[in-house]
Amino acid sequence: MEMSRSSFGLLLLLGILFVSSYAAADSVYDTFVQCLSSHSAPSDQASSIVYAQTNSSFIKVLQSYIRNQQFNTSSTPKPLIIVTPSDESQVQAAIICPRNIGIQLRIRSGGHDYDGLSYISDVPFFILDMFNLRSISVNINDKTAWVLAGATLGELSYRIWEKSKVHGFPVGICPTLGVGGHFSGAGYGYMLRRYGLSVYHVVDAQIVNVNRSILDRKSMGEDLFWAIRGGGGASFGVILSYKIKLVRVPEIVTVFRVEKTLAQNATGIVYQWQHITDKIDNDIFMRLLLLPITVKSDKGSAKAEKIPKTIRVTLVSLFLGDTRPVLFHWIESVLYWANFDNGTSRKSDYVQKPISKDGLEGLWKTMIELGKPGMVFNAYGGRMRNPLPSPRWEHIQDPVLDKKYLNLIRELYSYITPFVSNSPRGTDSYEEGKVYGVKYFMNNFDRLVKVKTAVDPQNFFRYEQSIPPLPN
Ligand SMILES: Cc1cc2nc3c(=O)[nH]c(=O)nc-3n(C[C@H](O)[C@H](O)[C@H](O)COP(=O)(O)OP(=O)(O)OC[C@H]3O[C@@H](n4cnc5c(N)ncnc54)[C@H](O)[C@@H]3O)c2cc1C
Ligand SMILES: *[C@@H]1O[C@H](CO)[C@@H](O)[C@H](O)[C@H]1NC(C)=O
Ligand SMILES: *[C@@H]1O[C@H](CO)[C@@H](O)[C@H](O)[C@H]1NC(C)=O
Ligand SMILES: *[C@@H]1O[C@H](CO)[C@@H](O)[C@H](O)[C@H]1NC(C)=O
Ligand SMILES: *[C@@H]1O[C@H](CO)[C@@H](O)[C@H](O)[C@H]1NC(C)=O
Ligand SMILES: CC(=O)N[C@H]1CO[C@H](CO)[C@@H](O)[C@@H]1O
Repeated sequence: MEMSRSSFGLLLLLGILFVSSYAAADSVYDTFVQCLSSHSAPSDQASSIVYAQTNSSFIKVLQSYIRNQQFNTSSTPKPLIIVTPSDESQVQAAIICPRNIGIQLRIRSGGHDYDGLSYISDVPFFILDMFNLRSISVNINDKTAWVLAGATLGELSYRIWEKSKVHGFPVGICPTLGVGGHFSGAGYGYMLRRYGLSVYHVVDAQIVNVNRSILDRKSMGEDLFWAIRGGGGASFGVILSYKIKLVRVPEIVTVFRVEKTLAQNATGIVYQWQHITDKIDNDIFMRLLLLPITVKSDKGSAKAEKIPKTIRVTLVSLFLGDTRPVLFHWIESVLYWANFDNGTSRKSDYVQKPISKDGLEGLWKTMIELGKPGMVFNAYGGRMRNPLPSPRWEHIQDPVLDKKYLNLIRELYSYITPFVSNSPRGTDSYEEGKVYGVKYFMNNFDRLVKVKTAVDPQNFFRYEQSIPPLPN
């Protein structure tokens, strides 16, 4: 029997609170700066890139890339120091120095990690913040670009557009996402159906490994190169840059948007969308945003108005071509999408079969009851029918996943589960790391563990969701 093979990534917006704190440690700052000076730049430079908690701009620097507003609070655990390298040698030195002090490293590029794990931990840690390493060099002759990890996706699209109006790169929807985290996590966006994931077009990379060596694709080998195109970067080293191959985009594209509530047959729209979305032209991307909303009534009390009564479905679509209704220059559509991506924290899941009308109605009921979390449906199909190897994504169409939409409802309920109890806490043992890793990477977990064991057997590059090395 031929099943519909569409998959919808569902991102549930979840609310999270996280409270903890540590004591400041000035001696960590001194030791770190000394170490950094002795390993690379002259001492004046070392102190200019290390922020202690007592520096007046510490909080500003910390919060500049806390992209999840729920974690942008004074009670969020803070790093002991923030190191902001502006060249490769400072990155190399920065990964030597914490070993003398016994604090862990967290690497941050765009700061969009769903769980804030690039800037939060409950162990003593420092942030290696990549925002000074954000240059982009586009070579329009061979249609490639080297992009440093700290660049944002918006900057990347813009720099390409400056050089060519008909080239772009398939990236995520939110322009403030960082290249470091986005590409190492594979990257999907509004050109997914036409061009697949970002990493399908990544042709080289530079990474600082545990021994401070700077490796490129050739010297790191294909296994590590595979791992950092979907397996996350922070388990393996510090990614300095990616080299990408540009793709063609039309100079003019078409966008449109429709909004319906349940009373306006939103259920019909979602139901029908599910059935056509993987069959339409690969140049069309359609995303559904579902949100429980209140309904304005003329005489209802202010209190009653605060209770969500219905679901609002917004269909946002991009066509890589020119069909009159709403035309945009390519680069403007990048900004257009940004309005539809006000993320807090999320969870994602895949649905392989369309959800029935009853299923949808059950979902609405739960969403209205919970009141807050919204959902985003992204259509796959197209180029994603034949996925290329990537740690996180080649299993999208695995039969193993061919079950459940009711899981969505369970996922929605997990919204009320506190962060600390459902998030993996530390990967100090292989078994702990495996719990998270298998859930996320499935049958690619073992290969990632092999890569990890080869490149970082002592588990220096670890964080709360990292790939563990095999125990020795
Ligand atoms: C509002 C919002 C919208 C999103 N939209 C999309 C989307 O449309 N498509 C999509 O595919 N994803 C999307 N995501 C997910 C996003 O791609 C990932 O969260 C990604 O990891 C963010 O990268 P970052 O550099 O901004 O985050 P960061 O928080 O800086 O990093 C994320 C992870 O990568 C590690 N890391 C970062 N930089 C490096 C580096 N240089 N070397 C090694 N490790 C590094 C961090 O340590 C952390 O573990 C979205 C997330 C949010 C919050
Ligand atoms: C975090 O909050 C501060 C003020 O509280 C604000 O200045 C900063 O821009 C916020 N961070 C982000 C990334 O929005
Ligand atoms: C609701 O939408 C579906 C799909 O477009 C359509 O088949 C159905 O007739 C609509 N129902 C009403 C009452 O308009
Ligand atoms: C997202 O935020 C922007 C700016 O704050 C706002 O204009 C837009 O309407 C919001 N979009 C949604 C879908 O809530
Ligand atoms: C790092 O250096 C050590 C000691 O020289 C060596 O044994 C190890 O193989 C190196 N690791 C990597 C990943 O290069
Ligand atoms: C990066 C930075 O501004 N560091 C400063 C932190 O505070 C010390 C002590 O005042 C300065 O020496 C550093 O330059």
